[in-house]
Amino acid sequence: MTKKTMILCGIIAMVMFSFFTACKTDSFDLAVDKTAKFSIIPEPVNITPLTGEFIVDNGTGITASPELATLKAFIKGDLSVATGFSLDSINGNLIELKLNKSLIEKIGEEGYQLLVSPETIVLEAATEAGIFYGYQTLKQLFPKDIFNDKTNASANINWTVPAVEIMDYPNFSWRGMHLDVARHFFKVSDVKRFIDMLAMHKMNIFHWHLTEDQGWRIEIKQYPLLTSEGSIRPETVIDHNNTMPRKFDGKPYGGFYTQEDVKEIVAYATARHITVVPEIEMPGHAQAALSAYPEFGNTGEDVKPWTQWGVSKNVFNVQDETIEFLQNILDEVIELFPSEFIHIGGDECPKDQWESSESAQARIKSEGLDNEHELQSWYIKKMDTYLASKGKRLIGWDEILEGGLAPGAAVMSWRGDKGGIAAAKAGHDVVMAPTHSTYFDFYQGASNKEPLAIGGFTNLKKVYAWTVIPKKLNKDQERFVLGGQAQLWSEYMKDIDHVLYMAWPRGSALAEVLWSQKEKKSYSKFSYKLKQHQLRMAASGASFRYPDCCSKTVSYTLKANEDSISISLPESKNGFYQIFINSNSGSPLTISQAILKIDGNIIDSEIHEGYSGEYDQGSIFTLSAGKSTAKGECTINISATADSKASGKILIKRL
Ligand code: TNX
Repeated sequence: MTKKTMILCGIIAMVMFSFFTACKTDSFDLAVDKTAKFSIIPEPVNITPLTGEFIVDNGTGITASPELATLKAFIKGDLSVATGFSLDSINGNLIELKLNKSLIEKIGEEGYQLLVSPETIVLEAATEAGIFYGYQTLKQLFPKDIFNDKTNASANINWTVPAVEIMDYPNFSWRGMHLDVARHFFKVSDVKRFIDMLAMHKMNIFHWHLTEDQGWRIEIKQYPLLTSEGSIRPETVIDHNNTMPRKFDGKPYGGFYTQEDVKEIVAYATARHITVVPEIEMPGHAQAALSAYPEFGNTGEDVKPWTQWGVSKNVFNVQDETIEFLQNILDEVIELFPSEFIHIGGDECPKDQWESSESAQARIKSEGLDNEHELQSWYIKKMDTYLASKGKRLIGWDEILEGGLAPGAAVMSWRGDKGGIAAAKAGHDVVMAPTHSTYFDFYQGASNKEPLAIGGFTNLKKVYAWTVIPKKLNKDQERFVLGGQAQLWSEYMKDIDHVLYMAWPRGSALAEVLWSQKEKKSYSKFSYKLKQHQLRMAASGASFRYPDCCSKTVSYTLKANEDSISISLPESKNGFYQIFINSNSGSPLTISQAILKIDGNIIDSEIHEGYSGEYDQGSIFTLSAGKSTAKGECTINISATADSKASGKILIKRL
């Protein structure tokens, strides 16, 4: 055999091997795999089905180790919402929550063991966190209606839990999701809805992106102008930022969280074993802060919070007063957030203003630095030392590697895997957040069938296929990878329903990537389980994206004097409908409600203000035919008005 043939055979063998291993890891067969029917997401380490079922009724009670009193009250409250049972009984069948510290060796800090038998449910873990995650699994074993948050909404359900034994623990310790509340602001109750979904998926990090060029969203008592001035931009670009000439809506846009709001959200997350990592951007993405305090900028120019998307050239200057200003801000942030890590941004800091600033050049000289990149590194090192002196650790986007990384800093690798690889090789902790698999602001389907997004393409399958640890790391370096997270940059997401639509079920795939063991991953099994999981999400009232399979697009025309669009669906089917209304020619639409009717009877309706025109806001409606057994003609009526004739498309997805 020639050398060339040997290489060729080698390559063929490798391709065949990866083909077969890929097939092997995804060989899901419902007839063989008796665990799929439970549809637990993320997939646990081990599930053993048993016979029989546990019945939850008026006679059921919950007991707990004394240390678990708070969590017991939480679980009791949570289970009683949909079931209507008080769960106070002490002599009926019991759900037992047991803290067992010795389990730490076997299942670690976040693991749990769950045994459901017809007589009892026993949930054991070494920590409260473990019990919390075990409870998330237990909840998924209930009928889907357990996720209904309307009190006693599901009175006629048989609340049974199948007998099963589950042992489980996570693969990664950082299982996160980020939310940009600066490009668009989401009120406290909306942020809580976002957190609920993380909890359901055993995620433990909420990365809260609080400041940007376009808005400063956290109250800082020492600097009130940050919110009174910096939280309000005069107007916002409409359509895609790249569409020229840019057009603006002419409407001021604002919102911020008071420190009381922040405390409320941190407490809400903490009760769900989620750490809130706050992000305060520096030295770039600073225009909103500089609109309030221009003295900390480089030009002295009077700027407003930015009205378009992208990266502003207005960055903080490098003077002592500015460093002190930012450290004073961090002081208040540290007080509010128990998180070990504080995120200081560090990304996309254009160096133009430093290049032409005398004081920046003087700083480069006096500190013996080579260039502006080293100046950025000097900045980050200052913050790293400061945070360390306060018992905190700095984390920043991978640009903080430029010009040398501060000693204790951790890196969030977003520009692919490179930053993560470099940081881990240098012995720094890393969170993987690469655009290719974790940017949930990217399109998840064909762009002409999806709401306007920033660009890119990251569908469910791509998220699922993501391997968190870059292949270029060896075993020693691998341990610096704490885990990963998804990013929800909100330039094109104006309300929380849209955020949730972008986040789920891609987040469900991510949860499995981060929690489940690699050898347990199977996309076909995940897809199967998702059918049941979607019903849970729908029961909870959350928005999410239904799969592509059942979508139907209809065109409509609305005349100026009409106020309703009626669509007949091809067949009457129970299920959930998600509707996107878009007006792409003529006048914009103002939408007030969507109603689902079967044979003229109202089955479900959603009422909220929506708008569709040059941009869309609140134009997604979710309707459920729920348990209705009605058969007959199925129609969706949309109440909308337009100043003159409007036409566009309505995309309907059905589960
Ligand atoms: C890059 S990732 C950004 C954000 C944008 C995002 C849009 C990073 C650290 N910066 O400011 O919103 O792209 O995808």
